[in-house]
This record gives sequence, structure tokens and C-alpha cells, in this order.
Amino acid sequence: CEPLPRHFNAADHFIDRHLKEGRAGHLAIIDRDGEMNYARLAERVARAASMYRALGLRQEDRVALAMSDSADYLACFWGALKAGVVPVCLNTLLTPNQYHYILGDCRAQVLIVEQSLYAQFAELIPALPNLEKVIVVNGREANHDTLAERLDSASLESRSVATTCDDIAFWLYSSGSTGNPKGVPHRHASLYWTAELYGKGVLGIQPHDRIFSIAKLFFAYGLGNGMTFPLSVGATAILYDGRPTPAAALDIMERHQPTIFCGVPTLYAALLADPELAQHPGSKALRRSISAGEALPKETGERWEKRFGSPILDGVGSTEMLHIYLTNQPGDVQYGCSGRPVPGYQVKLVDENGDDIEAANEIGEMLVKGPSAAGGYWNQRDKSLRTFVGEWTCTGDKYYRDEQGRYHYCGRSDDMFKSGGNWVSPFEVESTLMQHEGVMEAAVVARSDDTENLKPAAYVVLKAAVADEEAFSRELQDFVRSRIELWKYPRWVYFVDELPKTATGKIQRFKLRAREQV
Ligand code: 3SK
Repeated sequence: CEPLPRHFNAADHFIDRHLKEGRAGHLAIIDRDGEMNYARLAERVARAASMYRALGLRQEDRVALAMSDSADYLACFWGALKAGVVPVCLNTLLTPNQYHYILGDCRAQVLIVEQSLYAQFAELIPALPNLEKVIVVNGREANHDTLAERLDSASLESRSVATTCDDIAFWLYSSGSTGNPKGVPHRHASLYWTAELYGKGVLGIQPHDRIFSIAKLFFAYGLGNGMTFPLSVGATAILYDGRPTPAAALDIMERHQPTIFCGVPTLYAALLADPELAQHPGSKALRRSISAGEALPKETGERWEKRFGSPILDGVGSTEMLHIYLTNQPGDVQYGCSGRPVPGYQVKLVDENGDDIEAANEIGEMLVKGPSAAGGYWNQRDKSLRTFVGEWTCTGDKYYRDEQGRYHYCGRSDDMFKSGGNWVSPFEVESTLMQHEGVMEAAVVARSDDTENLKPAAYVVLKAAVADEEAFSRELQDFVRSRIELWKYPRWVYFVDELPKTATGKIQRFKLRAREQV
């Protein structure tokens, strides 16, 4: 990778550059309020930058954004970077307790909050010693200013603060499966690198593309897909501020004809299970679909490709690495595996002693190295030391590499277990269960049998109810037994309506492990 110049402000690159390079009239955003071109977006960003200065925020001060995906979000995010202020992007699905923790942890001085979310914050606001000002978006609450008033009365700030490429640009919070979320500060340069290496390098994004991301902008996956990738080339971001249901996704596909669709496995599966999809025209312009968050079941990829004519590129990323670093690539898709490293990133596998695994087909923990890695967690020395080891970031995922150099997911390091001395990858059992036509989703965990030995137990969401659950669970057990090694078949099968998941859609197996019986 060519190094970036020392002085680099990402707002110059992603926003103002388009005016200098003749793309002022290109369509930047389609959102709840209509369309906005790059000239208008740059103006809103400039006004937001002066709004922050007028609020008394200085370089490196933090502003918390609890906002829906919209042009207002982009104005507040990029205006902050332009002013050297650091936005902390809040997940809009959290509880007041979680917001209390995060706002205390990041010490934001200003909170910009969507009116529809205000009730979650109302009682916390007086109890946060660092919070000086609240601005409400898309409505009015108490005696707080509204974003519209603030932006309309702000002057046009054309200069960006002279940040360096290594200055912290923004924070995300990584939810993890247990404990409090961890603040992950990211650099200005990291935004540039994810867009160059994955957005351009893998997706081949072009100025005429229209991108629609099911994942919201406050997720690392959504931030790249729905914001930095389109803005890196002067393309169009289709932003949706509602719940990302299959019906909403279909409606947006039809109305706005995205060329690139960024989904997650559960949504792809739900779309394919939706009887409306069979008749639905979807987007005729679709040329790329991508998936991350969880491993994409093979059948989902195959069925989607058959239905829409273009493959799903399944990839793996993390909040710590900011976006995808391992992926299937156009022309090199093998469903059921995570593909190869994105050019510009390196991955390696290590054994329990931390020694590199060179041999093919041996399972080890995956570490990744690349220019978009965070430097550590905020205020969490022990967790940072365990995760960020020199130039490498530990992923907590177990993988093996096949003879062709493709990486195959085996499960979270914490989820793998030994049964009778043999390794069980819950992911492998789940993938096998999902090959059964009646199964929508499955999660597998270890459970002790009468002899205190660990055996696989499966929690299964069915596509449709079955008349005889006992007979069907035997059918599923036989199905798995006939496809993978004998010790891996689930000794217990529980039918559930849904699986416990994090806000990012990752299955919380620890919650299932804690259950005695469903
Ligand atoms: O969960 C993922 O796979 C992911 C992908 C891209 C960016 C961020 C994340 C967490």
C-alpha cells in the first residue's frame, strides 16, 4: 500500500474532493427526504462543521450520534471530521442502561439524537457530567435546539482542520457477546483504506453505482457499505431509516434499483423464504451482493445466485478492523467458505501456543493484519493487550485453510468443544442442519450428557411448523449423521421460534448454553 500523506482529513477526501473533481451534480444520497447531490451534501457538512465550532467543541472533543440513516447523519458525521471533532456512532437499538454506560465511557460533550429515540435518553441526560448540549433531529423535545435550526443558522466553513492520517476520526462500540461494549477508536486513514482495498479493490465500486446496505451506518459493516464506499468514488448511497425487514428491502430494491446490495445471512434467508420474492422483480440493476456478520449458508448463496443471476460475496470483517478483510471475490466464489484475504490484508492461523500453522486443513485461531486496524480499545488495557498484538489483531475465530488457500470457518474460539476427545465445530453441524429443506436457522452448543460428557445440542428454527416434532427431530439427527462424522450429530434437538442474537445479528450461543431446556 502507498502510504497516505501525513496530513489527511477524511472529509476532504470523501466530501470536498468531489466538488474539485467535477462531481458536484452527482447524486450522493437518496433518503427519507428525497435526493441530495454532492454540492448540497458538501454544504450541509460545512455547516455542521461550523455548528460544532459554535457549540464550543474543539479538536478531539467527542459528539455522540444516536441517529437514523439519513443525509442528516452524513452531515453530522463528516462535519465533525472536518472540524476535527470525533463522532461516536451509537447503535440505535440499545437500552437506556447501555446508553448510560457508553455516554459515560466516551464522555461525549454533545449528543445529537433522533426525536424518535429521545425517550431512551431523557432520564440519562441530567446524570451525565460531561454532556453539555443535546440537539434533536427530525422533531423537537424539551427545550433543546433542533438540528435543522442549528444547521440553517450555521455559517459555511470551507476549511477542514489539518488532522493527520493517524488522528482519531470516529469511534464505534463493539458489542461482543458478553459484558459491556468496548469503544473502538478509528483513524482518518482507516476510512480511506477500507474504501480502497475492499470498496474499490473487491467490489469494484464505480461512480454510477447505487449501494443499499441493510446494516445501518452505526455498524462498521454499514458504515463502509452505506457511506464511505459510495462517497469514495462519487456514487449514490441509498439510505433507509426504518426497520430492515424483508418487505422493506424488497420495496427499496424495486423503487431505487441498487446495483450493489449489502445484506446479512438471516435477511437473505428470509428474503428467499418469502413467497412474495418469487414474483418480486427486485432490482434489475443488481450486479453485486455481499454478506457478512455471520457465515453465509451454502444453500442461501446458491439459491440467491439462481434467483438474481449474480453471486453473493460472503466475507468476514470486524469492528476492530473496520470492514471486511477475508472474502470470496468476483469470479472466485465458493459457497460455504470465507474465501481469501482481501489484497492489502494478511491473515495467519496460530495454534494454542501461538505458533504459526503452515499446514493446510489444520484448525487454528485466525489473526489479521492490515492498514485499517484499530490501535486498541478505549480505556480497556487488558482487553486491548489480548486483542491487539503488535501488528496483528486476534479475531477470536477458529479457521482452517484448504490446499487452495481458501479459509473455512469452524466457529468462535469460545464455542468450539471436544466430544469424546474429538473437536466439534458448532458451525459445521449448524451448516449441515441448514441443508435440510425444513430448517431455517440452527445453533449448536455443547451440553453434558448423563455421564458428564459434552455432546452437541441443536436449537432449530423451522421454516414451517411440523405435525410430529419428535419424529422430525429424529429425521434431523439422521440427516446430520449421514453427512458428517458420527460424534457430531446433535443428541438433543429443540425447536424454537427464534435464536438469541446480538444487535449485529450474531448468534449468542452463550445464552443457549445457559438454558437448561427450552
Ligand atoms: O461482522 C462482520 O463480518 C463485519 C463485517 C464488516 C465490518 C464489520 C463487521 C463486524
